Amino acid sequence: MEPILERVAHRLQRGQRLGRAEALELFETPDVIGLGRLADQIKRARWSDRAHFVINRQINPSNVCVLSCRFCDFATKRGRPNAYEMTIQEVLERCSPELREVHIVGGLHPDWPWDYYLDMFRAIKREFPHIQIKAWTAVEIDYFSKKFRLSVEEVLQQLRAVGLTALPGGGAEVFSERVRKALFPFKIGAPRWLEIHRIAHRLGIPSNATLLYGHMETVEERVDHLLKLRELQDETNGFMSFIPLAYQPGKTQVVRRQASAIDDLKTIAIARLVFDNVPHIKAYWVTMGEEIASVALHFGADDIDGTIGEERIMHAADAASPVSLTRGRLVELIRESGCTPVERDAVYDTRQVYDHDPSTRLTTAGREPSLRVVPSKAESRVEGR
Ligand code: V47
Repeated sequence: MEPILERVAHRLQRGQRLGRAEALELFETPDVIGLGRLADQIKRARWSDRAHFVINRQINPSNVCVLSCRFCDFATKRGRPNAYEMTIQEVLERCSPELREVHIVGGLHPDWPWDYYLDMFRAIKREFPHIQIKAWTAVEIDYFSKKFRLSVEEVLQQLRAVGLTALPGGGAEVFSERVRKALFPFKIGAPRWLEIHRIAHRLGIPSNATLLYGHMETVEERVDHLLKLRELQDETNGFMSFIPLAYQPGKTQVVRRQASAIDDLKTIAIARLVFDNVPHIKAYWVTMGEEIASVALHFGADDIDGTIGEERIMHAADAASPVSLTRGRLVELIRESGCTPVERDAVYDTRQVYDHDPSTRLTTAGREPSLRVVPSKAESRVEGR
């Protein structure tokens, strides 16, 4: 075993957490398989062979944005051919009864009134009371607070009163002032992003956290990002999941090509090893692709997000993955990786455990695996929520 892997294994065995220097050294290790095995051991100690997914839908009500960040292919200005704005009815048309979660984020719209945001949630909850709403990044919460002259607490409390369940992890990008100045100078930086999540957690609203990597950030900046999140989590314990997002270069010319599969897997594994206090590490199939996401389930990840329905942000940047996956495909991907598929909701309550069914291991393309469903113990408890 490589000396750094041995040292890290010893630290973890003694219940000690990883420091900055060790995390940096792990990024340099050529023993990717050894690193993955270590992360997999930690994942299995916590989650056994379970891999989580959710029946969800991403809705991006508009791509019109007051900002023009250099790295972003999604945002545009009103009047441009690709600009769109959804009515509340159009948002509703994207919801359906089988969904557990809607994930709603968009551009910072120049003139939608506060009531539009509240009415959107009211309408979703009226038509689909069981769907949990995970919506608006810290960047949007900050924008609403300034635009509508409300404190961050008031923004969050008003949204919660009409149905907000959790905040997604977007908008964190990478916590580096150097990168912020170069790629998103007018977007909030690390202190404000962390403050907004701290406030949400204090109010009892859980959230996720992301890292955008594979552009111009250094490995030191990646590790510092993880450590800042771990520090906040020590204080609040409000983060459910960490999601590394591999940058899709699109037409921005920030970088010529996306991070390698090896880099994706190392980032997942190191996140699992650094985050002794964040329960879930998500391998986001949209940015990694289905195959690497399923391998990542052996590198420390215990979640692959969900069906998604209509992914727009990464696909505006020419992501090669599909825009949506079926429940059957997610179950198949997880099973083929040798894990047990566990369907969850937005806050990681278990909804269904899909038992092992060896006959589905070698499914041929296009054939739906049989979905023999074992209701979990938690089922009766969560169904009524
Ligand atoms: O904040 C933008 C990133 C984020 C690109 O919380 C890009 O469960 C790659 O946060 N290539 C939004 N990334 C997506 C997001 C997310 C996704 C899935 C699950 C969750 C969750 C959150 O996407 C943005 C930005 O960091 N992004 N453009 C791009 N070209």
